[in-house]
Amino acid sequence: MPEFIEKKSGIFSTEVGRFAKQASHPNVGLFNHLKGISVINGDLKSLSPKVRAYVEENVDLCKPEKIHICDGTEQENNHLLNLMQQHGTIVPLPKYQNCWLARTNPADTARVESKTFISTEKRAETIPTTKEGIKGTLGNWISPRDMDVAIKDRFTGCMKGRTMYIVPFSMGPVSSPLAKIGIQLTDSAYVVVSMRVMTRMGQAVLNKLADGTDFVKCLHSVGIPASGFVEMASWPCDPERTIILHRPQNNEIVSYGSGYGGNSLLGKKCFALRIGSTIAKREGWLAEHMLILGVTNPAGKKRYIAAAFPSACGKTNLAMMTPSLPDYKIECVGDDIAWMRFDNNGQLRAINPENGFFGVAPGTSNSSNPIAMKTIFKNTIFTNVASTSDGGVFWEGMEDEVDDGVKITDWRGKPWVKGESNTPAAHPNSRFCTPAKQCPIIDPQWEAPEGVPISAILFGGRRPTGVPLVYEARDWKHGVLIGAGMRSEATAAAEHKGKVIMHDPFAMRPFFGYNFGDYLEHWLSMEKKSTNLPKIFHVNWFRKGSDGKFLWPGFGENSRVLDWILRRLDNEECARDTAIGLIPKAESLNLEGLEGKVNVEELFNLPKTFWMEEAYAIEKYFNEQVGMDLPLIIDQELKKLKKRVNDMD
Ligand code: SAT
Ligand code: MN
Repeated sequence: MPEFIEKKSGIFSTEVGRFAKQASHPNVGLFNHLKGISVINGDLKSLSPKVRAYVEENVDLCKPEKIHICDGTEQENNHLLNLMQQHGTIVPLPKYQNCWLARTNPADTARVESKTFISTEKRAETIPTTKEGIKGTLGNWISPRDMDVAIKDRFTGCMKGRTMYIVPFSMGPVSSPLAKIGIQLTDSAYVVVSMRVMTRMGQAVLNKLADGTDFVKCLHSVGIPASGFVEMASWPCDPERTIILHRPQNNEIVSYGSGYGGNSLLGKKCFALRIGSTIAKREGWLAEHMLILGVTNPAGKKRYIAAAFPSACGKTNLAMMTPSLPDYKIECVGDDIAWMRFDNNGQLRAINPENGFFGVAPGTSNSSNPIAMKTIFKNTIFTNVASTSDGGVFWEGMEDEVDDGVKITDWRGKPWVKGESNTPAAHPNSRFCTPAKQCPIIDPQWEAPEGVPISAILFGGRRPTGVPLVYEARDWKHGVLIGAGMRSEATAAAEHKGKVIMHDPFAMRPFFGYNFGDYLEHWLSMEKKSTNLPKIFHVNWFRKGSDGKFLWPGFGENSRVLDWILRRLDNEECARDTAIGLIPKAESLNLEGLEGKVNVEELFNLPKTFWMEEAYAIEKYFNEQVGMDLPLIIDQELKKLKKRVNDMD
């Protein structure tokens, strides 16, 4: 690897030299403090005092051998990719341009919700008070003292002999007034290169911090298992002691033991959602698990829609949809997270705080999401997908995209043969991590500092029975009830097993940064901020017929649902009132040119017994899980729903 060696002794060693000079500077206490630690990239002196103090404190704790301040340059990125290739963490995928594959430790493949905690003085600030004997499922609380102990136990000396990377990043375009800054300290080069894709990372952020601007503190280590750190382990992690901690009061995140996705890319769920939702509560805005798309109708009228679906329920597919309805245009602003606030005119505006897509790979194909397929084959880090003998990737759904004779190696590195192997080639939660700007339909306004105006909010999930393709909330309060009552089949995005229907309010159940009852109050309070509130809808692409098959083709055909929604935004009278909300009037859903017959009657059928049970399940959930913290208005909305369902024919 001569090129790499050269690079290493090129830019990186001169930085050491520069540091050596600074270290002898008599006036800077920090350098005495960090004596013996070599700074292999960047300049400690250039860090703002607040950042320096944070670094200093954690260098003391973690005892790394080297410090690397990330500048976000391509040169730095190449260096880290080379380093990881040497360690066997990633392999190049020569079939594509600058694409890489990481295979994780099989024990580290998804978010670990059971090991994710929020720390507040009082438990009730974090989670609703549940009835005795009932296990709360709306987040986990840890006392500040126990959090301190957990950190000390795990982090003391955890980076010995290794490099601590200092990753300055911005959630949102650096210039946006809606953006927020974080500093992640990590010992994982994989995390650094992934954060460079998923956030705005590097020097520009350090410059912004120079005036003393605050930042969210993000400490991360892949950890050292009890058996000791294996120097050459290609995917070091410590699954047994993994813990993800948040202290909203200090805007602080601490994550140990996992290198994967939402556990380690701390800008994403930890910052943009958990800590983000607590900041949003304080500042009067919304941090949500929502995609953002722009949709232009044949008349040329463009609207933006935000939609909340649980992890691995098709947010990326909807955000990049190729509409089957002629003359419709979809453009993508984001596929996972929306930060939204009402502007001075009462218009809700959203930014996508992310800079890339961390999308589920399996199921992504030229038929399901051709736009994603045009996005992801350059500058992408794939994790836990299968690889092919011609230097490419493979996953379930890509059967038509691989040439005959090509051999496949599964995500664990074992030979895999189509039709013979009885385990999946790609892990069901395998991912692509790809720059958003590569998306051919990225919205021209996707980085607009003021955000895009949101006209509608969609809630949805995987509901095999009872829930119609689309229905509209009667008003804001009813919409908040619909969000609160969301349920969905479990997916591979977290550790849950089987296809159980889980409550997942606002698709935020794993991501609330504070008490869900207070979150509902916060949502209800938005009503007063505007006379021009977005309309709220619920969609379900996943209803199955009596034959067990999906009733609706989904994907591009979902443009038909968006078309109906847009017409509702224009106040077209294409809806009829039902017990659960407004559904399309007969014939009002445009089915022209739809291939194959769709059983519209079954798709919109509202079985009374199902909805009685549904309302009961929501009531039981609220009683058990939210208890006294449930806002009265939500209780009243639920009673109204129950009455309407009860009065159904
Ligand atoms: O692993 S992540 O949390 O980033 C992905 C997801 O669950 O949405
Ligand atoms: Mn998500």
